[in-house]
Amino acid sequence: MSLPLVIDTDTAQDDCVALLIGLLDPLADLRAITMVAGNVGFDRQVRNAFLTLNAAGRLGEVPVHLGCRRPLTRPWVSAENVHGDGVGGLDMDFTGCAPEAEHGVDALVRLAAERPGELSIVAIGPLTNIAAASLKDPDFAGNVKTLYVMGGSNNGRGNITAAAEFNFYVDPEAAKAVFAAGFEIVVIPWDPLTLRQAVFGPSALAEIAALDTPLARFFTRVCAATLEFDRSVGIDGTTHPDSLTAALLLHPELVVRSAPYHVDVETAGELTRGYAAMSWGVHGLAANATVIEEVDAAGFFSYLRALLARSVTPVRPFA
Ligand SMILES: [Ca+2]
Repeated sequence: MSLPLVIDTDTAQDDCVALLIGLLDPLADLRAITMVAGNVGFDRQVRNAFLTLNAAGRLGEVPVHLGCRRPLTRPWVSAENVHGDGVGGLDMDFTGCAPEAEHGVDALVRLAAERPGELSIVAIGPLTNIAAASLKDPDFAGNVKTLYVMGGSNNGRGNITAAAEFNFYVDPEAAKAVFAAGFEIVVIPWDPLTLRQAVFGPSALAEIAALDTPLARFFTRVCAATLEFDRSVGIDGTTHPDSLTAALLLHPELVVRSAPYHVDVETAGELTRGYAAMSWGVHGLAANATVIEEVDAAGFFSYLRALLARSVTPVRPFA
């Protein structure tokens, strides 16, 4: 049976790979893509989502809703220095690629309310839309089956600052609100999980390139700018926190170890804006999330390689 889900995304690089999972895994019933301000310019992200729908051979089949164009209270912070345009310069004819009229937050509220307890959300950008949806509809958190969140570090390094991971840094107020809103939350952190278990090094990337399918070529292209950045900061490969998040929702058998944590997010710190305080159960705080601590990294890579090996023709030629 397929699993109804929405992917809430700031589409660039690994967000594209996560969307491919939502669009192509037979277990996924992707009901909508909702866009949130994050990685790169908002309209650029929307184009990246349509480029990904095209790569998956599903252009026009899944609605794209525009969500919040900026964080709840702060100016937008870009990661264009990391991702470039987020798709390695790919282009296509965008004729007819129009987002839905319905706002992303309204779509999230509606889709969750239509099937209470059935819809899962994969949130792989700043949590602005999710926070706004839970403010708008007090039943939203209860209507969502499980919220998978890529964000924060589990007592480890940040990536945009020493303390903070990008998604929580960009909208810490939203992240804080989401962890207090009563969702069933599963967290996929940056460090140590992503850095240890979701980096594809040179040999893995060569294996993917050797597939030489349109999907593998798309993957290599969208990951190129990030790979260059990663190498400049000492990570010898591409990082895949977002696609890992989507994969774990659909394939929980890839989880090796997880534990209940109390997660809260720093909004007032001078040096620690967006820091995720992940308390592992000895500080007297009630758990509000499950944090993934270890995954089957080889299994995740095999899964993604098999997905990219599939013969899928883009709807329109890429330029
Ligand atoms: Ca993302």
